[in-house]
Amino acid sequence: WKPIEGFKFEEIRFEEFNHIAKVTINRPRYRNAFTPKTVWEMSQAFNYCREALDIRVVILTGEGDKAFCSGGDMHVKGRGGYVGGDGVPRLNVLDLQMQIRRLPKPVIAMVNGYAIGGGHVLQVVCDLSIASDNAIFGQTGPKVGSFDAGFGASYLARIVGQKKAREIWFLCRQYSAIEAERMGLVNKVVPFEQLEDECVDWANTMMERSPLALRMIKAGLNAELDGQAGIQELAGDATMLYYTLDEAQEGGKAFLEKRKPDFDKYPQFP
Ligand code: 1HA
Repeated sequence: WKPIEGFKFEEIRFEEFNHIAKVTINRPRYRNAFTPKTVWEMSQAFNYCREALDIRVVILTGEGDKAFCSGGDMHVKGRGGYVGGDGVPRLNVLDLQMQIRRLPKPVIAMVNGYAIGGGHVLQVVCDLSIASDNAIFGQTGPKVGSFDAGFGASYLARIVGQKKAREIWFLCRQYSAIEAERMGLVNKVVPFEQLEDECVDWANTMMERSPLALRMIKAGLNAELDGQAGIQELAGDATMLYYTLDEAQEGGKAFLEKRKPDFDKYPQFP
């Protein structure tokens, strides 16, 4: 892995290897809990991943062998949100969840330990989750004065079912990697030493597939669940494809040449 140039991140690491970007929450002292700054840095990294044509897959993980992410940093939990250096309370991880969901490339959660609270929701919103055998999953909100009733609840329920989602949130128990796999919460469990190789292997396989096909499948899977916002995403991809056709080019050309467009010459399919 080599660092991606141009960023001065303090709470994450941002690296690249063979068209795979890796975003690592780098606060192992606090079980990789996130502050508004951690989230801001992750957000910038994901924005780069969206724009960078050479990045095909993103891996999200946490530093060390203890935690993927333990959610919001309780030391800075204030009234109205988590408080950053500017003294303003924020719940900016919600924007990051949207970014991960809307990224037109696969995101793999490489769950290397505790995925708890808002950290668990992050692994939920990733497209795929691969966990090490020491990983532990769970929500804590109702125990510590919080809840995520957005993707953290409704998308979780789509994955594990309503009964299980309610159990996870109402009881705030912890679940082993094997239990998580049985619930469909993770795609695969491997020994810790194999975790990164496994994720890279999955990423490499996806990079042998058609990027546009993966993009459309992700948008379609999102659209079914995301209502108008999901349709907007899928529709945007359809527009992008339409713009690659001569038929769409003709409309623009005709406007600039101040003539009537001739759409009849383009093929129609039944
Ligand atoms: O719910 C939301 C949101 C909802 C809507 C919109 C936005 C949201 C944004 C965030 C969140 C949340 O994330 S709420 C949930 C916040 N997180 C938690 O309740 C998890 C708290 N941590 C734990 O339960 C445990 O630490 C652990 C199960 C992850 C690990 O346990 P372990 O291995 O026994 O370690 P532990 O000794 O507890 O932790 C090691 C150190 O890391 C401790 O510091 P120390 O005593 O050495 O000074 C501990 O305080 C620190 N630490 C762990 N997690 C956090 C943390 N410090 C701050 N914040 C944490 N989340």
